[in-house]
Amino acid sequence: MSEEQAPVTEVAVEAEFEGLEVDAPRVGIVMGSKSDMPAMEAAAKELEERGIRHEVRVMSAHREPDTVADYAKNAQLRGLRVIIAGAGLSAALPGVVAAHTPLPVIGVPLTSSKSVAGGLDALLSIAQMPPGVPVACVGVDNARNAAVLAARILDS
Ligand code: RP5
Repeated sequence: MSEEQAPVTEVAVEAEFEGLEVDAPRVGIVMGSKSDMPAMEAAAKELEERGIRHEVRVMSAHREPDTVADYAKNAQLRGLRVIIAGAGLSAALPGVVAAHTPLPVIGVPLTSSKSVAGGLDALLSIAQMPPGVPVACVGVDNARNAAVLAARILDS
């Protein structure tokens, strides 16, 4: 069937997948600051060892809100299946990402130089999402567990 004869819906779907690379990353790892990189590298390492394609980006929900919204809105269309989001302090990043995508989001509460109560600030910010907008939450600074959970989601 030529493109002219194809139903509108089929053409639309083909157009949507046209730019999708076969080796597109399946997991997006995002974090609120470059200072989060040492802790979040554990997630990338775990995915690397499991042969799971991923990408790593730094973007702050508070400092670059439009960048975060654009990333989350485009994530599914780009082929991502899970997003891991790490942040410290008033850790809005996982929740803001979840607000803009239907993909599962795994939050990693991080400690930083200004953390209070050993990262409890970030832990509560990530876990205490309002009903209807879930974010999975792993332990403080436990980015590796986020990657293991992402792998389980991809396998299910
Ligand atoms: C959060 O603020 C980041 O995720 C980071 O954990 C914390 C401190 O950021 P920097 O001041 O080091 O950039 O948004």
